[in-house]
Order: sequence, then structure tokens, then C-alpha cells
Amino acid sequence: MDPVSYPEDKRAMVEEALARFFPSPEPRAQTLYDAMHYSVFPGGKRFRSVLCLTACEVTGGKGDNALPTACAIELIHTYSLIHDDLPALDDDVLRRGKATCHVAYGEDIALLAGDALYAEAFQLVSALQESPPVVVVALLGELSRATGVRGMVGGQVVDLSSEGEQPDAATVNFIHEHKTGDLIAASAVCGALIAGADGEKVEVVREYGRRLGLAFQITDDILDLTGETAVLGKTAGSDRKLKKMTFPGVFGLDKAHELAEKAVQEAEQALGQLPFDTRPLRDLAWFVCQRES
Ligand code: GRG
Repeated sequence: MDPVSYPEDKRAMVEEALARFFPSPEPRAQTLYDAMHYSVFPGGKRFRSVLCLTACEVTGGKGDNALPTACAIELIHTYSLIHDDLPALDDDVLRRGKATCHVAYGEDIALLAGDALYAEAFQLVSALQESPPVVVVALLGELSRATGVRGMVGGQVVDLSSEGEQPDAATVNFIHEHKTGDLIAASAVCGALIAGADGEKVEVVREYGRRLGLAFQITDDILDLTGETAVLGKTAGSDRKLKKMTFPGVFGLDKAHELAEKAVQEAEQALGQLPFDTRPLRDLAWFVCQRES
């Protein structure tokens, strides 16, 4: 596959909307607010938000209508990064090229900043004006399921409990599917729901998102092994240090590359079932395994 470019126009839309939808400061909780703001700005790739906008447009919706939900997803994602970096979890000191939230603000504030971002995300979606109530409820259901015990938190707990365990394909698939894949799939699904896509098309988008999510985390594993801290903006080699269960650890580096590409091809195949011009979603899928950070 030829190199694909990232949709910087959509990233800019997300950036502008995040500044607009970010909660207003509460003077009595200024430090908390500062820690939340510090973690969200400047951000990373805004990949999940860009995916949500793209899925909405590709399935016939207006990208603008997906912006508040796309921002909510970024708040949830940032929450997961803050908590993931805490000493009780991965104990990382660098994120997005700067000190992690707990290093900058202390563990107590970092914990609460994550909690507050998660709550603000649901506040943002529940206040949507652009979508009918039935869609709002579906979005809330999607995002809560993707991040709960059957989603991101469930994946994260297996990630932690598998540290130092014997490499096992079923376990690493479970971790990647839930820790990372569920929120990525939900981002795409939310875009399709906002566009008003019917149930069948939403499920095709979900399948695309699940394969994409797997490819995203396999690539994350590969970059942790082969990338540089300065480019990644986070500490390279931390998976090995923590004895994490990863795709290169289970299958070897070459096979991990192959499996990431296979997952992208499967994502692309799923798109073939949609009666739309799906090229923007296909390009995003290939970006996932071509990315360097
Ligand atoms: C329920 C939200 C929530 C969290 C609690 C800590 C935790 C449970 C889950 C951790 C999930 C996690 C950190 C998964 C890793 C996913 C991943 C590959 C993160 C990096 O994403 P990028 O590359 O980062 O999109 P940027 O900085 O570009 O946003």
C-alpha cells in the first residue's frame, strides 16, 4: 500500500472544537481544571475523534454534527492515558512529549482529573442538540459499554494481570481487543449512529472498527519496540521493562507486522459491504499501520 496521509483538516476541526467544548473553569477546583487542561492540550493524533468524524461523513452524515461526540471520545481517551500512566498501573513519566499528569500535578489530582474528564465526556454527549434522543441514548450506551468491564477496563485489567506471564495468543488478542479496540470501534460506530445509519450498516462499521483497533494496538506494540522516545512522545521500550504481553512478544516482530497488515486488510474488506465511498475510512486504516508515533 502506498503511503497515506493523515486528515489534518479533521484533526484541526477536532482541536478547535475541543477548545470550544472543554468545560469552563471552576475557581474552587482550579488545580483539577489545570490538570485536565494540561492533559488534553496539546494532544496527540486525535485519532479516535478523527475516526468518528470520518465514519459520520462516509455514512452520509455531517461531520459537524459528530464534533461534540468526537470531543467526548478524546476526553475519555485522555482519561485512560492519565490513569494508565499512574504509578499503580504503568508508572510512566512521559506522555505526549511532556511529564505525565501525576508527575506534573501529583497522583491525587491526576486520579481525579481522569475521573472528571470521563464524567465531562458523558455530560457532553447527553447534552447533544444535533441528534434525536434515541441516538443520544445509543451513543451513551456505546461509549459506556466500550469503556467498562466488558471493554477498556476489562482489557486493562488482563493487561496488568498478564505481566510476566508466558506468551499466549488468546490472551494478547483479548487484551488488544478490549483495552484499545473497543474504544476505537465505538468511535467509528458513534460516527455512523450520528449519521443515522441503519443497524446493519452500523454493524459493518463496528467490524471495520474492531479490525482497525487490533491493528492500532499491534502497531503500538511494534513502535514500543522499534520506535524512539523523542518521536513517540512516550518512553520507548516500556512494554519490555514491564514484561507486558504484546504481539511481537507472542508472535515475533515480523509476524506482528504481518498480523497488523492482515487486520487492516480485514477492515478494508468489511468496508466493501457499505454502499458508500469508503476511501477516507480505508486510508485511515492504512495510516494506522504506517504511523511512526
Ligand atoms: C475506562 C477510560 C478508562 C480507563 C481506565 C487505564 C485504563 C482503564 C485503560 C488504559 C487503556 C489504554 C491506555 C490503552 C492504550 C491505548 C493506546 C494505544 C494509547 C495510545 O493512543 P494514541 O497513539 O495516543 O492514539 P495519542 O497521544 O496520539 O492520543
